[in-house]
Amino acid sequence: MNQGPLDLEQLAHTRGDNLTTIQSHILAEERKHPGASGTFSWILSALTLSAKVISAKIRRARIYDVLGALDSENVQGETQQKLDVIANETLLRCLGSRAGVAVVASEENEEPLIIQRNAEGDRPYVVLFDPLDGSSNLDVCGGVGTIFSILRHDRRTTKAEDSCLQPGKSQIAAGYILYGSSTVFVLTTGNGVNMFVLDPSIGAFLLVGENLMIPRKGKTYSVNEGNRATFPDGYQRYLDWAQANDYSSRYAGAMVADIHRTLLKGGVFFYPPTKKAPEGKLRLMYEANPMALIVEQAGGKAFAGKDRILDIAPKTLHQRTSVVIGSADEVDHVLRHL
Ligand code: P6P
Repeated sequence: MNQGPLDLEQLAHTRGDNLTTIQSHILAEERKHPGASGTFSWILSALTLSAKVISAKIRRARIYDVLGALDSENVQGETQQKLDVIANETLLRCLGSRAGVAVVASEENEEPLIIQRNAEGDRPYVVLFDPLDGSSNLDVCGGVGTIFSILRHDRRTTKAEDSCLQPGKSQIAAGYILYGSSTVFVLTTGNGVNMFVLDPSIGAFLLVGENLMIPRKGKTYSVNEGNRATFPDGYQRYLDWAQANDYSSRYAGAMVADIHRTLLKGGVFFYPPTKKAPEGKLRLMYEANPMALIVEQAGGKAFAGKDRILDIAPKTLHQRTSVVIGSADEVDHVLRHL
C-alpha cells in the first residue's frame, strides 16, 4: 500500500541518516579538543544565528520593501543596498554580545571594531566578514551570501587592524552562507569542509555533506567575460584554450554562488586584474582568504596570479586581490597560460 509522502524526519530515519544540526556538529567537534573552552563554538553559534536572521529578512525583503539601494556608499565607494546594512548590523549585534570576540572587521566598516579590549577567556578571536556578498543580485532574486573568516586575536598588537592583518593560512575557521534556492552554510575549521542546509520549518541547519571534496576536474570556467579585453594576455590565452576545448561558462555575479557551484561540481572561478581593478576586485581578508581555505581544505587550489592566496602577507584590511580558485587541474590550466 502506498504510504504517502514521507516528511523529512521520517525520510531521514527511513534512510538511516542522523539528523545532525550544526550546533550538535560544532559541539561534537569541540569535544575532540579536551582543553576547549567553548568560546570558539560560542562564536560559531553567533554566526549561525546571524545567518538565520539574514536569511529570513532576505526572503521577505520585497514584501516589506527593504530591497533597493540607500543613497549611501560603503568604504569601497559602492552603493549600499538596504540589506547590506541590515546584514552588517545583524552580524555586529550577534557577535558583539559573545564572549571571546575581541575584534570584528566588516567590508561595510572602514575600521575594525574593538568589541572587548580584554576579551574573556584565554583565546580571544578576530572575526572578519563580508555581510552580504553580491548584494546587487538581491533585486533580481539572484544568489547572495555572507562570507566569514576567524583568526586568533594577537594580543601583542595595539591597533585592532594589526591583529586582523594575518595571512590566510593563519585562519582557524572560515565559511560562507549562500542564500539561494535554499540557505546553505559551508564551514571549515581546518579539518575538512562540511555543509548544512537550513530547514526553515524547524529553524535548524542540518548536516547534509561531510568532508566535501571538490572534483579534480570540471570543464566549466566562471569569469565576467565583459572585462575580457582588459585581462592580462595570459587569461585571454586561457579563455581561447578553454573555448577550443568545449568548456562551459557559468557566472552568477556573486562570489559565494560561483564558488559554491565550483566546490560541488568542479571547475574554476577567476577574477583577473582589469583596467578598472588593476589589483583585482575581490577583497583578500574577507572574500579571497576564507574561500581559499575552504577550497584547499576540499582538495582544490586558490591562487592570486602565481601566488598561493593563503600565503599572501596582507598590508591593509580592505586590500583587493585577483583570484583563480577551484579544481586543482582547472586552476593549473589557468596558471600555465599566465
Ligand atoms: P563583477 C560582488 O559585487 C562581488 O564582490 C563578488 O561577489 C563577485 O564575484 C564580483 O564582485 C562580481 O563583480 O565586476 O563581475 O560584477
